[in-house]
Amino acid sequence: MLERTFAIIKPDAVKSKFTGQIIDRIEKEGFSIVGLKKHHLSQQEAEAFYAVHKDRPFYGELTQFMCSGPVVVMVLEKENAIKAWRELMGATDPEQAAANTIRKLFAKNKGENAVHGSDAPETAREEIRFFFSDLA
Ligand code: FUP
Repeated sequence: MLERTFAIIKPDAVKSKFTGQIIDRIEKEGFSIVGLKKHHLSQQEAEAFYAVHKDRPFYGELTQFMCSGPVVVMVLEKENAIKAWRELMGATDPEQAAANTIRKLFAKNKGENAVHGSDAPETAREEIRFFFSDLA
């Protein structure tokens, strides 16, 4: 089933100039980029986007990190895009991530981990709507 998911290239990877390499890999893996923009999140936007994690101990650190610099937000399309993009990202902690995944190649640590991807169809819809009201 042709499906859409939502992706972020996070501030650590943008700062390290990995944007081009990550986008190149996304296209080589067969995703179509349906939407793309660079955006600097406000603290308020980061808190709203990660509201699901608001009771976790890392919430403050996570939201501060996410607005520490610009990010690149994207809508990606492919067969089973949600699962395919999460597989390509690799595990949350780059030390646990499989070889050749984006997090293995580009992430610094569990917090500054290069990329984000939606985890389910409903969250993909919500996250796409958050940044791309025209594509929702
Ligand atoms: P993932 O779906 O792999 O992005 O991971 P989670 O939804 O569990 O976590 C979302 C983000 O919270 C991670 F990308 C980074 C941050 N996080 C931490 O900073 N520390 C943790 O122990 C777990 C997650």
